[in-house]
Amino acid sequence: MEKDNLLKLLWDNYTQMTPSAKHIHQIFEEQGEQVLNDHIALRTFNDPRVNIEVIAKPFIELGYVEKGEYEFKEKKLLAHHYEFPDDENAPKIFISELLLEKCSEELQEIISGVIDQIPDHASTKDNLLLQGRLWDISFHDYEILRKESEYASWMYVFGFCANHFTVLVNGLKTLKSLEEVNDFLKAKNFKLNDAGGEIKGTPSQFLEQSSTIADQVPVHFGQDIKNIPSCYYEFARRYPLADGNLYQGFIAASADKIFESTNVSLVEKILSKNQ
Ligand code: OOG
Ligand code: NI
Repeated sequence: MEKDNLLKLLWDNYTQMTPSAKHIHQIFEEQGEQVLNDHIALRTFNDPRVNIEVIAKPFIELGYVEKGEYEFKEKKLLAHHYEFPDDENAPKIFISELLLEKCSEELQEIISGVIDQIPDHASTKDNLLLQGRLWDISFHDYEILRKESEYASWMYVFGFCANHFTVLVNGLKTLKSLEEVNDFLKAKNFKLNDAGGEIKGTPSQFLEQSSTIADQVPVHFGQDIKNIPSCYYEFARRYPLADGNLYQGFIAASADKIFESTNVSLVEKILSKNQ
């Protein structure tokens, strides 16, 4: 598959679950803005059948190379980011995985039951990262997972997909700073993730980021339907290093707060505050 094809399919899946991202993208384009995608992010588990290497494979085959590694001790996550050397406008890929051996037996049992249900062809022939959820879910297990790990419960419900795309603020023509982007979005009633402040990171770290809170989508648990935060949109402003090139990495402390964009309690808090 061509790189642009894969990214287009990921975008189509993502915007189906994230109408606000599609809406914001459309507003920017209507204003004549240039919307460049800085990066996309994918989540998974470190089970060898679906781990970072498995998810990264289609990107590696397209010519992406592994760059940074990031650790999130509290969340029990590891992440790698990948860059495409031949095209500086190609989005970076950020892939994280939950370190299952650091989690409870109960969580490990639920997740191995989930991974057992993935048909073989989904990870070999087809692109796993386009498959969404490939297992049955129950609200009972969802709640058990959520008590221990928001990340695990999110993966349990949504499976394999891009959980966000990212507008490169540097590419915008009229909105110059991340503050301006945030003010613009808030004036249009989009809700931002305020964990650790609306803007994560500083110019001296060469990266500032903000994000919407995830859109809630109806999820079927048997007969029951619950609204669960799905995916979100991110905005990143990068600063030049001494050599004049924009910093291309990520900042673990900021990423830690960006992950919260799908946190059920945070999303509920922000939605209730704004009503
Ligand atoms: C990834 C969060 C981290 C960033 O840009 O720092 C991130 C996620 O929510 O899966 O995307
Ligand atoms: Ni991101």
